[in-house]
Amino acid sequence: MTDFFTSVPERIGFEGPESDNALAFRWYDADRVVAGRRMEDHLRFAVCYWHSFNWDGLDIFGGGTLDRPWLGGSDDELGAAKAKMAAAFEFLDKLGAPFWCFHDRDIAPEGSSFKESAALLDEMIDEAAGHMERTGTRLLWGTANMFSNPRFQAGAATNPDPELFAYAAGQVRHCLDATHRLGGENYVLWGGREGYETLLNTDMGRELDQLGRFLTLVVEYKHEIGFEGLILIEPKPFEPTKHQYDFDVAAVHAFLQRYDLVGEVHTNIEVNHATLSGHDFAHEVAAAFAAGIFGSIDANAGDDRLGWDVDRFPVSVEQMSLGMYEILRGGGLGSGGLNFDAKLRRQSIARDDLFHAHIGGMDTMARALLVAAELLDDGAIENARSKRYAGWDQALGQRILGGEETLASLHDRAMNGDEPVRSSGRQEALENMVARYIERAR
Ligand code: XUL
Ligand code: CO
Repeated sequence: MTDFFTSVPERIGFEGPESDNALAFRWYDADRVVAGRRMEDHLRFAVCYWHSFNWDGLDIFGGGTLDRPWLGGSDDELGAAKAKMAAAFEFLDKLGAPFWCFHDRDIAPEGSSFKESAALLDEMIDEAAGHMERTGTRLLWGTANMFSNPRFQAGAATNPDPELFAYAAGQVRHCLDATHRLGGENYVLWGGREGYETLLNTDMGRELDQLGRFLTLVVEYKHEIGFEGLILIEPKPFEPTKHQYDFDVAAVHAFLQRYDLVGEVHTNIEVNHATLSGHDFAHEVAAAFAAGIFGSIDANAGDDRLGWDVDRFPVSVEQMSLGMYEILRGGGLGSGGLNFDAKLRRQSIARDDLFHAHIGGMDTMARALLVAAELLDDGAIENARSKRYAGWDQALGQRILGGEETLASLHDRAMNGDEPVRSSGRQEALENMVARYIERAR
């Protein structure tokens, strides 16, 4: 046990909405049963290693601001990695989040060769196994960082050089083994630099074929080692490249269909990526369930006026309620979870700021869950939806869907029939109804 977060002496507790204790949960009550399941089992919160412990506040205009002593460029890189991990598990334990997520390069330093990097990762996986055992923390997912090192400047699987493809494949194999060893519940592939800057030097067809091949190799290997978790792609429209291939859920779905990977690969949907692609968070979740490729969530938020990936902690119950609603309606998170792929603002330099950020995020999501569960239980949205489509359950709708009508038969019907009767979409009334559920959720 370390004592890095000394200003937070013990486990964060639940005190209820009336509490003024800033270091307590007001909505997240792990054992409370909502819609037949404990809140902890519904929400499956995960802390992400990279933003919380492996980022010192650096931005493109200046160096780190945050107090992360293990990032100082020590002579003893492995010792620093172990100190970082001890602080991370102290944090996880005090926060009471059941899961964590990592990139291979977050937890282990990179060596001077592939072989050395692999050995360093193995050593840190042993270290993580010990911390997980001691604290009871579980692994939501692991992933390989194939975007920070300059070798990946032109991507990994979509690189014009097959040597890079081979290197990346080796890295994923090692990281998937490590994830499996730690009992990881999923494995994520975010297409770090799988995209392009200019068509002048890019053969898109080739690159997509390469990406399809890469994922197929990952899926084959997953089955070979008996990894039962989901393989997840994380859609993002741009940043770092101008055009990322995994643009949004719909683009990923088309890609998976083309390379015969539907059923094998699912999606990790990030809220800020959804908004960057011009969609609402709820839209991306609903699109994934409709296509049968929902997997997990990176819970964060963008900024209404900033068009880049600002990775804020979620604060809007309004935004999250509709996303949570689509998750519950689709059957819940399954083996997925809510990973806070979110970072502090650069001026949040006190050690307990990381607690405040996660407490706010967890309370926001827990409150959204209460709203979503009530909406679903009352059938408030579903009744309105099914009323709107009622015609499709009646004779004409059934005949059309059943293939019993033709363009000509429908032409006859239009010729001889009356003008169809319009009805209200009732958007404002529905929005007001959702607002009432948000006000009343307790
Ligand atoms: C980048 C991003 C990543 C992935 C994991 O925008 O979201 O942190 O979640 O590589
Ligand atoms: Co993410």
